[in-house]
Amino acid sequence: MNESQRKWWKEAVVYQIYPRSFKDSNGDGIGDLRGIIEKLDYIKSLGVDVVWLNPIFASPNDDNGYDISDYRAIMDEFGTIADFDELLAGMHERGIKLVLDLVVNHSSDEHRWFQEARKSRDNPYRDYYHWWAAEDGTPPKRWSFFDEEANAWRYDAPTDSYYLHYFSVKQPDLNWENPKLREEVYEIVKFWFDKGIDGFRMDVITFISKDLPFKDLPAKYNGNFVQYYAEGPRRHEYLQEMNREVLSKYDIMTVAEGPGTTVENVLDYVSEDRHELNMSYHFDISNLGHKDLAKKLMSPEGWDFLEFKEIFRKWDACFAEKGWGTVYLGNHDFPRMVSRWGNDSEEFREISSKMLTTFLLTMRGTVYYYFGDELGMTNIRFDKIEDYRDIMTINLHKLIASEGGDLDEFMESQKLIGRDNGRTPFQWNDSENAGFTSGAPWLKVNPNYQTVNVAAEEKNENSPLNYFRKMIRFRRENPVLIYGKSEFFDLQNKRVFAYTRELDDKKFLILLNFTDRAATANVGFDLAEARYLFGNYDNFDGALKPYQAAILEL
Ligand code: TEU
Ligand code: CA
Repeated sequence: MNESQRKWWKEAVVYQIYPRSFKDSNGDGIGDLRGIIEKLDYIKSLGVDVVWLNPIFASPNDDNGYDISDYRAIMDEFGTIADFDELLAGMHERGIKLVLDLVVNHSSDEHRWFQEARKSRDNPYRDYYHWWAAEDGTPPKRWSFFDEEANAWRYDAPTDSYYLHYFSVKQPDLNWENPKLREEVYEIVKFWFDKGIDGFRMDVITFISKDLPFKDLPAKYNGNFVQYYAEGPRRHEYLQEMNREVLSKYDIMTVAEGPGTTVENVLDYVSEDRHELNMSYHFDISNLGHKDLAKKLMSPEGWDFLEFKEIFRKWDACFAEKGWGTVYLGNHDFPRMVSRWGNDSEEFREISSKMLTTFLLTMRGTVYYYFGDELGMTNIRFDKIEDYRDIMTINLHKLIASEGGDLDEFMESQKLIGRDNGRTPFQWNDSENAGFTSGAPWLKVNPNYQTVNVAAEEKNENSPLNYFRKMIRFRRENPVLIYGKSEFFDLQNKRVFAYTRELDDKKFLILLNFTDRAATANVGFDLAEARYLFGNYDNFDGALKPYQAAILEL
């Protein structure tokens, strides 16, 4: 192992908390910072190294905090800056690092900058945003993710202009062409680093450079706006500047949310010699099995396991020499891991979620583990649109309705991939509302909380929760699982994911059965000689049981 390439953030397991849904301390139905403070010992008990919190800053919550109105203040519902300081100190006391979410592709329309900018065309803040003067005609089509009409231009009467918003109308895009705006962003980043946080996850950072002067979209991008948005001409210049001005001065970690990154271009963001960011996460896996990505419709055939394996193989290969990868199977934008990639039936929920945990913690790359997945929490699968709180689901529903599209199909797809599936309140115990709140929860609690909850799983040595803890310990004790090179086997096998990890004189074989039937893999090693080290069954007899995960030493 090359010591100079060792980094704390490469060895880390990052535990992502969606603060709105973790623990409510004051009965208003919304999770908050004091709730997280109450549960610090639980987080510590997991053995994770880093916590990433989704945005906690002042926000009118059009998109649950991804619309920020003051980057230096805490959201009213979440608490105060004093609560934040206590939370950070409590984490550091326990040896846990804290990463926050930097949302600077856009702000809230209620941010003072935008309030000023929209007043007049010569306002000093005008150039903090992107405008299109109405006398120049209708602006060329740009797609918005969360707009009811999918239109990223919104007319604003006071200055007879349109402003750009890739996301909701309440999330105007910031103008990075303006050096003053960039300076403001670096000052914000500095402010939080000087408070002592340990890094940033950067929201849609691939979109910050826009294609001025907004000509018509080149034909080759039709139907693929995400790719186009991620190829802005100045994106690397901006990231290098941010690195020079602020990131390089601290011992912190950075991870790009990287829609539009590919194995061909990702090293431009994360290769050490580029001096931009440490890591990025791609969307190839989460995009699997869609028949229409923009409308979030799933194809009836489901997702293809061979494609799934190929995506992990090729992303692993991409970082074999340079840069560093990330692995995740769910987050606040995606459904529950066990519902999407495992099997959440009563029979297989526990065993398959342990298999997926084994997978995440044996792949090469920093692990991003989404809160609740350690319990095997599942999709809630709402039947009624009224149950959803997510702006993406609500506005896509309106869009499809206005086009006369198939709403039943949309609702079925949302049961599989709707973002609220991963946002339901954390399940602490079997008391009312799963012990999340004494009030009315902001989003319904999954009815399976009576059996799927921390209290019950603490008592069961074989629960997914205790398995997660043991797996983290096992990984920490075996650096081969962190730094070892990977090799993949039997890639055409429709049931089993098989790979080795190798470092110095240690070699582990990992076998994962992704199906509910027995399976074998053709790996070319003498398995009778291999030593069974770890897994979700007591032993390994040469054939994999349903959803069996086995780690063997060769
Ligand atoms: O997500 C961006 C995002 O996931 C998508 O819009 C993505 O670009 C697309 O699906 C690619 O197929 C981030 C946050 O994670 C999300 O919660 C926010 O709603 C969004 O940005 C806006 O800030
Ligand atoms: Ca609260």
